[in-house]
Amino acid sequence: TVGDVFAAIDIGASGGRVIAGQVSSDSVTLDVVHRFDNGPIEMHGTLRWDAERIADEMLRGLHAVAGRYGPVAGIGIDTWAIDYGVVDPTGKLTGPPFSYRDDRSVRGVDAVRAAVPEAEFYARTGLQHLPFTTIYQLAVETGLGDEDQAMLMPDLLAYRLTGRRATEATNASTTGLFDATRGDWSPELFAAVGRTPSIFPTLIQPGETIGTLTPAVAAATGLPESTPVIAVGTHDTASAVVGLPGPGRNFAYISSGTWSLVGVELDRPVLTEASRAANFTNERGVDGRIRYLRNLGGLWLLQESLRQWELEGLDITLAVALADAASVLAGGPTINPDSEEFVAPGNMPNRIRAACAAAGQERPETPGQITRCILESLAAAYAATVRRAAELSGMPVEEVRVVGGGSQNRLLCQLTADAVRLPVLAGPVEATALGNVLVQARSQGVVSGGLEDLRSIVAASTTPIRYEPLSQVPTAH
Ligand code: LFR
Repeated sequence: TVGDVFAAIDIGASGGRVIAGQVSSDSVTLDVVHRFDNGPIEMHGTLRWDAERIADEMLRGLHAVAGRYGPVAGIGIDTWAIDYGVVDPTGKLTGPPFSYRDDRSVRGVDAVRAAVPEAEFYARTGLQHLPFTTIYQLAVETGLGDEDQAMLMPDLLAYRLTGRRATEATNASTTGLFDATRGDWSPELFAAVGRTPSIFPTLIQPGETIGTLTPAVAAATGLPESTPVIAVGTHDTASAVVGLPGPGRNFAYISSGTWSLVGVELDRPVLTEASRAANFTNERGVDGRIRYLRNLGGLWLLQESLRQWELEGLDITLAVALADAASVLAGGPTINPDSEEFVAPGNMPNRIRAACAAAGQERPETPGQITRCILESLAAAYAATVRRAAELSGMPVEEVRVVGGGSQNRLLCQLTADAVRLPVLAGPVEATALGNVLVQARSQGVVSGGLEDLRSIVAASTTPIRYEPLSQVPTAH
């Protein structure tokens, strides 16, 4: 093998991967060793995560990495943001963690608003309004006793590996309990939900070592007990932004997966009234950078549609849906992918039809038309958000980098380039795992430098596809 091997555990809301990354001073290559499905599970009318199964899949994947590569120089974990599990004093999870798609959080919004006006909330956290942010869940949390702690998903998995509790800062910044300017917990916001920061373990930064493997985990995986578990940007989007290919800073990015995270990278948060009105978020990135972005809806719209078609007995794969969509005429109906009505699981095609009809547009009927509607809606929202991010931040955006699953969707990338009228650089699909592995490698001295140096390594190791805006696009919107 060339270089040191690091294991990246990258778990999204729709699927997880355990990846071996081989890193030398100027290159990184990935090997996806284990994949598994993920999704909220229904339990007594609530939506939860099967944390035990996720932990088992993590161990299975690490076992497979050890089988293929032997010992690794580090393990890093990233997952979706916001959600947490409750751990009792003995370290046991008190139950399956709630999913952000459970509607309990909606009740929390009003309670938090009553204590903290929206303008003050934004001035402190810099977060866009999402109805499921951690603080809203905590406002209605009944299962967190005085002796218990709340642990964010990646921290929970790291705890499982090491027996050490910590809260990594990039993910903490998504909770609505974190001060965007100070880069630390906001005790005032905890007070608003009757808690203190001590409900979470101590804050740590990406690059810090959380601990080493417990004897049980070492035995289960075949990895040495001395293997360090290293905090990366444990919020998947933070790792994805590290893994953007190429030099310079004059770019916008789209991390396109279950969700679409669209924005620019800044050194300081933008907490203006205009920014709040535009619903932009200031999440914390690796090295203290600010991820100034909006969470738009994402490929969840398509994933849920595919699930519905399967339930209806239709044989529509993603490839078929995309091929059909490509032959549907441009300029048809669109939806606002951001709308709260699309958050919950359920019959997505019907919700999309209803939204189109309610807006006085033609109803998309066939899977091809629904898929076309989703992709055109996403592309239009991507373009508008890139432009707005540039305006609000002053960042001169010269190209748009698309990473994640959506970067493999040619129709989506071309529609995006056409809509935003800038070149789109698509790929790598595994930017999140690359960011995860490179932050580990830097902490162990295998690579060095700032984020621009890490991104140069990504650029040298991957071949993104470039989409130029087509000059003659039929524009109906
Ligand atoms: C993407 C992501 C987003 C967050 C959403 C919910 O996977 O982490 O950044 O807004 O999931 O946690």
